[in-house]
This record gives sequence, C-alpha cells and structure tokens, in this order.
Amino acid sequence: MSTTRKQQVEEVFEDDAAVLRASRRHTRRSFLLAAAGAAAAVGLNEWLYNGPQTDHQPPLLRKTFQADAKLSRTLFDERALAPTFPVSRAETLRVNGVIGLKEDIVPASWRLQMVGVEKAENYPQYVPDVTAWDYEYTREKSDEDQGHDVKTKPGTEKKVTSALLGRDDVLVQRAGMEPRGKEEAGKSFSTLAGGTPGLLLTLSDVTRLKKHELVTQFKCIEGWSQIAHWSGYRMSDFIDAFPPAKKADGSLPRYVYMETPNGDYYVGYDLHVCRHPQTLLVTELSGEPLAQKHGAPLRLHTPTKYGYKQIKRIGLIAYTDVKPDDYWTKLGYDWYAGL
Ligand SMILES: Nc1nc2c(c(=O)[nH]1)N[C@H]1C(S)=C(S)[C@@H](COP(=O)(O)O)O[C@H]1N2
Ligand SMILES: [Mo]
Repeated sequence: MSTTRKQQVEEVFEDDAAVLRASRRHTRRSFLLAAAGAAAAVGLNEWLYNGPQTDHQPPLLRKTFQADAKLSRTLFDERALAPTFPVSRAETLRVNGVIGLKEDIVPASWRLQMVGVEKAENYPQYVPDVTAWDYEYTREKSDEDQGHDVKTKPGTEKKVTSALLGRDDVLVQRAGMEPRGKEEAGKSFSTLAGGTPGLLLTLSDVTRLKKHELVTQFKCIEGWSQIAHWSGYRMSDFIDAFPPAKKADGSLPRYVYMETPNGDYYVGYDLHVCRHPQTLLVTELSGEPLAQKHGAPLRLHTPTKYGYKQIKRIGLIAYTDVKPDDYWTKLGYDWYAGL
C-alpha cells in the first residue's frame, strides 16, 4: 500500500477516534471472557456432540447457543465495539458461500428494494410494487459452487431479451418471482408478497452518504477467521436517510430483514444491531470494488456477528416488527449469531 493510501485510511480512523478507543477497551475485555469461556467449554465438548441429532444441531448445543447468545447480549448489550486492526494486517478474504449469487448480476439492473420507510410515497424513488422490478443476470456460471453450498432446485428464470444489454442470453428474474428460496433452507416466510409498495434505490442513494473504512476480524462459524479491510457506509446513516415508519404507538419496528434479489439467501437483524456504528453497507473490500462473489454491489458487514449474518448482494431491506426469517437459523444455527 502506498503512503498516501495509508494516510487516507488513518485519517478516516482519526475521524473515528472515539470508535477506536472504545474498541480497544472491548478487545481487553473480550480476551478475558474468551479465556473463561474456553476453559468451561473444553470438558463439555465431546459429550455435547454425542447425543442424538435433530435439526442439524445436537439439542444440547442448541440450548447452549441460546444461553450464550443471551449471556453475551447482556454482557455487551450488543452495543460494544469489535476490535479493529491496522490496515497492514488486512488479508485477502476468501469467498465462502454463494447462495443467491450463482449467476452474475448485471450491475445496471441492480436496485435496492426498501420496504417500511416512513412516508415512502413522498420519495421520488417510490413505486407501488417493488416486487415488479426485473433483475438481469448473465448466463455463464463464473465459479464452482463454494462453501456451504448444497443442492439447488431447478430455477424458473425466464429467458427474455435483456432491456439493458439487448442480448437474449441474459436471465431476467422479476424480484417477486416464484419459487423463491431454491436452496436447502427453502423459501423465507418473510419474503414479500406481490404488490408490496416501497422504494427502489440505486447505489448512489447509498454512496452519497459519508464513507467509512473498517479493518476487522471476520469469523465464520465453520471455524476460520480472517482480518479484512472494508469500505462502505454506516447503516445507521442509511437508516437516518430512510427512516422506518413508526408503529401506531409511536415506537419503531424492532427488526430489519434482508434478502438477495432472488430470495435464496435471507437474514434477519435487530434494528439496534443495524444501527451499531460498525455495521456497514459495504461497497469495497481491500480497497477494491466488491467482486460479485463477495456480494457486489452491496453487502453487509457487522463485526459483532458471525459471517452468516453478513449477507452478500443485498436486494431488499425491509423494516418489520415481526422477527424475520433467517437462512441459517432454519438449518439449526442461532438467530443472534453473536461473537
Ligand atoms: N448471499 C449470501 N450471503 C452470504 C452467504 C451466502 O451463501 N450467500 N454466506 C455467508 C457466510 S456463511 C459467510 S462466512 C460469509 C462469507 O463472506 P465472503 O465470501 O465475502 O468471505 O458470507 C455470508 N453471506
Ligand atoms: Mo460462514
């Protein structure tokens, strides 16, 4: 990395000095807690994995997950900051999991469906049905299936001449098209019904916000972790720009739901986790525009959660007061996925 680049990054960090200071405090605390946790877990491990399996997860382990999640949510209140690192420590992040990303999306056809925004009809991006949007995909499969991938049910994409590229070797998929959820976990119960009004945002609606950089550890529940350098926009700034409609009693909806444009991968979040200062809508990784398999043009990074909560290629963001469906929770993993 050139000095200028390094300086730029440090300037951003300078700007985020408060975030950094708090982050260092958290690092020390998490060391102590991790040590205590590891000691307690050792003896239990073998026993845990020997019981009968239901739902892809041993029942006892599942309870432990839930108890752990509760404990860490209380201890850290989900508002503490994850440790950050100098950019020199950043690695090249591997690609893991391509659910919802199997065909390359035509970048110009990408839109972000936004549902549950206050007074949505007053925005110029308002449409009466966000599910009527057509996403276009190029036909060639650029990569082998990777990571957690499992059987794909045959798709139902229609071969139509592309409105954008004028080619007929392009797949056009309407946002609300059935069946959605062609992967192992199936269709999300939170997926939108046809005729849902909302906003159709373009990338510039996100990139006009203040840009931030973050170098954090990325942890996959499969047991690997890497330090990665992210650039993007604070989701809290995005929420301020497109705030949720309040409920009848004046309070805010509790959750945020996201899914890929084809509905195959989907994740539910608490609203306050989306407002965490380190939750970024990411457009760049290692200082380069995101690759398709890392979630171009827009993915989430939230360093207090496991990798499976960090959805790649976001097609929909919806505010909701009903706890949203979640791909890996359906297959037995914890909904909170806290670290
Ligand atoms: N759309 C989508 N997002 C996804 C996944 C996926 O399969 N599809 N896998 C998740 C998991 S389990 C991990 S560990 C990370 C991996 O992100 P990376 O490929 O950028 O390393 O993406 C997460 N987000
Ligand atoms: Mo993962």
